[in-house]
Amino acid sequence: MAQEHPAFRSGFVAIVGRPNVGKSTLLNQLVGRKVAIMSNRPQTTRHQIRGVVTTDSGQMIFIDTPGIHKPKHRLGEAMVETALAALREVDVVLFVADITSSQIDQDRQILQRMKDLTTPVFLVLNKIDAEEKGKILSKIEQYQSLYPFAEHIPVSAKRGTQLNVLTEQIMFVLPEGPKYYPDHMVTDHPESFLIEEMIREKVIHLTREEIPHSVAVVLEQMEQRPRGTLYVQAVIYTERDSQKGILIGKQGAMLKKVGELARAELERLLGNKMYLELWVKVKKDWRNDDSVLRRFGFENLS
Ligand SMILES: Nc1nc2c(ncn2[C@@H]2O[C@H](COP(=O)(O)OP(=O)(O)OP(=O)(O)O)[C@@H](O)[C@H]2O)c(=O)[nH]1
Ligand SMILES: [Mg+2]
Repeated sequence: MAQEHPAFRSGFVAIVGRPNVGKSTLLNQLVGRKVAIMSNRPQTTRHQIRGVVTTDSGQMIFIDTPGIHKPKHRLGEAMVETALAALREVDVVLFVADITSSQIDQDRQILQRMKDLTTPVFLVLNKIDAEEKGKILSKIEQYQSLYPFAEHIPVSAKRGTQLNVLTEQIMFVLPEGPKYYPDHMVTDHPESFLIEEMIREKVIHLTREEIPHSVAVVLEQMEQRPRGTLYVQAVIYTERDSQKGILIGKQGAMLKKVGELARAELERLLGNKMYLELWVKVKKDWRNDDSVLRRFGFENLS
């Protein structure tokens, strides 16, 4: 008699929560490669970012989302809408919270918006590496009083702690389904997207105050040149002349640093030599300009 194989399970898993709780760090750890940029500033992620994990028994397609916050401009509104839209398209929701944060009230407000969901929601309490062990249990209890979570898993996305438990629990609730993506595919975003995001990450790391938030990166040209060099030209848009000055820096020092850091990491990730040419341009108040936002790829504008 032929041996019965367990069914192949597959499905979509949204990663949602407040800004800066570690959603993109979690995605990257799960996938085992950097597909989403990360920073210690809130509102880093602006789009849905997919990462695929395939095992012998199933496939999980994770969707990282922008942090849910009170928007102050049209870009923020589009980001929040992008995050909420992911909730409606998935089989499981991971609600990520920062166990070290005392702002549980903001989580309460987000969970309130999720109260009509019929999809199972897992509580993923992140950053346990930075919290006293004795406090973890009471935090879990606090959160459980806010929402009927299907599971709760304390993790450290940064260190990779407990992520195997998390994926086991996810696989358990996923339906039988097809292999949506081929075995070794970790994301379906084009290289151009990764390049734009990586440049933006370096700007976020090297600048302060409003600049990280006021920057958008648009790839203008990309071509494979002889001897294996990838030639890339990109524009960093910002909102004011003063910001443009800071981004270029004294004798171009800041722009050079952004370019060096982005190129080094991209060359490692893409396994390709790269020639990166960066320009800075001003687009006044672009975060409130619907036509510019659409051009920059933000579709969720109500
Ligand atoms: N100590 C600790 N820090 C973490 C952990 N996970 C993420 N972080 C840090 O938290 C900060 C935010 O991480 P991100 O992954 O960018 O957070 P995010 O939720 O994607 O943020 P947005 O995209 O702005 O919504 C970074 O400084 C991370 O290094 C963790 O497990 N432990
Ligand atoms: Mg993020």
